[in-house]
Amino acid sequence: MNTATKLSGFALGLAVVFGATYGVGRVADPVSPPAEVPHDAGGGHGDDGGAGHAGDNGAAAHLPGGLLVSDRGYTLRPVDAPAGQFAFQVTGPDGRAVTAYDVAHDKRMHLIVARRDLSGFRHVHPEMAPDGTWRVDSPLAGPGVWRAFADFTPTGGEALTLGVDVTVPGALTGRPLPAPATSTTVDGYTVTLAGTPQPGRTAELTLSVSRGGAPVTDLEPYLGAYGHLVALRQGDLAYLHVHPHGEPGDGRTRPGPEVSFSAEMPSAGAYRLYLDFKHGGVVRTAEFTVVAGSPTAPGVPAATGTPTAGTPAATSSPTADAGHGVPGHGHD
Ligand SMILES: [Cu+2]
Repeated sequence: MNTATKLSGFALGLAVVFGATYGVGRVADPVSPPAEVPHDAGGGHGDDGGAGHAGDNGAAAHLPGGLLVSDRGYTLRPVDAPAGQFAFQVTGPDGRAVTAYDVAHDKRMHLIVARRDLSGFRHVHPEMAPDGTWRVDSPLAGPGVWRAFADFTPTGGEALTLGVDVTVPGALTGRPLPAPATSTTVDGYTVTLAGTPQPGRTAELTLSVSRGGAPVTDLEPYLGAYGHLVALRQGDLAYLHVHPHGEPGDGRTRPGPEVSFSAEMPSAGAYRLYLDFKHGGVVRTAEFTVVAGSPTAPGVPAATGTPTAGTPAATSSPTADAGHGVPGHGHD
């Protein structure tokens, strides 16, 4: 693939992700993707989901990603795998495993997992066998009910994020959602968040990375950007994948300390944000709880500190982040 093709593919990927995730492309974005996809392409799958399919045309079009295990004829299916591995297929409208995917953000498949209590976030990149089976060292780090999100673009189709629950047996230790905070630490790095996410409209979120009190100004490109931000909604783990403004090498985007995003939350409530950034050859994840809209929305944990001027923002969460934001966990 030559550079021009790759770049245009990347740009298209961005547009599709935004359009599909937020629906904003439909309203204001001149490069919004085609709104219609060939829903009739999967005419043969009525035997197991006729009623559900009716909703694909309307409801699914404006849903956040990750809520559906099957959408627009594509279905996420975990398959048996040896201990220590996680494997799955995506079946297409013809019922067979999809083997043709477009590259988006350097990869054909992005697999994101988090426990239902929003702990244990991981973002990994499986390898596909010729039969369409994707395999990866299992990112499911311990017992619990996990949500696995497959974020991909089937060749010839729209970008999709499908989600499926996977249970890892063992003693469950549920964790309350950490309180909202505007600063967190991971592996010696401090990441601060400026901006307030809003339900139903776009807000600017700026994340700043420092280490030892010094701004980090040499972030490294990771998957074609200086940062990747995933937001998961508390309660149903609706999935939002947000890409930053600008990209490495565009002549205006600096490699830190700030990475800024435009994000629109689909509803009021609490979200967990996960920022993947790369420095020193290692990808790390900084996590925040944020609240869009009313801070008294159901399920929103009380803030532990009010980050007023002159007061250092509450660092990290009161409940230990053990097993959460694990340093250096395997992105590749
Ligand atoms: Cu990825």
